[in-house]
Amino acid sequence: VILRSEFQQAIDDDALQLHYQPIIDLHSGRVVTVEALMRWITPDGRFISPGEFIPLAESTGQIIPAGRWALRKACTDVHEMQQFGAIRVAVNLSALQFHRADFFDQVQQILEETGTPADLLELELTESILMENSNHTIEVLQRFKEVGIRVAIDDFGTGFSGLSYLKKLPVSKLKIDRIFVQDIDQSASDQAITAGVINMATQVDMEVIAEGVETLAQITMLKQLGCGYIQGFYYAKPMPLEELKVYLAQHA
Ligand code: G
Ligand code: G
Ligand code: MN
Ligand code: NA
Repeated sequence: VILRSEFQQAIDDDALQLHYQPIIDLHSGRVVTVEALMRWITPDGRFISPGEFIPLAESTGQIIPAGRWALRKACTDVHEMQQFGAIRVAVNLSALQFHRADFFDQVQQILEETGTPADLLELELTESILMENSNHTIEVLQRFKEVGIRVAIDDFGTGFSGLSYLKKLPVSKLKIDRIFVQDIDQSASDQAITAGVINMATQVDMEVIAEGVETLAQITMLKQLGCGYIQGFYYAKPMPLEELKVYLAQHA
């Protein structure tokens, strides 16, 4: 069992880490963005999965300081990636962070403090956050768009939101959840769903990223369906900054 106090210690000791997973432009074969993914190794060497500690941090409110730490760290690290091209960094957000009244200002402040251009930062929001579809949500998304911060809908397809609501949202990217990608080379229904999502997204000028791509057969099918961007173990796993720099030197 992980304890609230253990996680707090990790935040206070700067013991959390960010790993980065490349997202590849299928057209050029180059890395355009890297997704920042939080990692926690306890002082006694246990690796705790974010699938475990993120929900804990959400339930205790500790996702607020942890999320702020992640944003600042990603905005710091992204500078070291620029020697390999205009690589952007994507940071995952929890609902709790996004709904804070001061969240927009907090992001602006972090960009300023770290000297990061707004267009190097992307924010990933789950479909369920966006589905609430309140005026507040649309307003905040609009403000991010105006300053040049791209927003992606993460885990798309798992939230039953339907495609028509996409039109209303000022977001620029959509990440197709890996449950639709897993069997895409075999399953006619997954192909049809994915084709529908890609067509719709293209009509409203959104980029589409397929997540969890592990095989060449999946890539071939996704290319055929018009998917623009790919993320998954086939290309690269999430990795520490130093390893990412070696990868970028070869692939950016
Ligand atoms: O990297 P991995 O597949 O283990 O991540 C598991 C889950 O944890 C994913 O849903 C991912 O979005 C989430 N996650 C990873 N890092 C962060 C983070 O910094 N903030 C939030 N809110 N979620 C994260
Ligand atoms: O929810 P979110 O999309 O942020 O989660 C990203 C998670 O997906 C990361 O924890 C990452 O480790 C995982 N992931 C990335 N690529 C693959 C893949 O190709 N296969 C599988 N099974 N998981 C992946
Ligand atoms: Mn994500
Ligand atoms: Na996802």
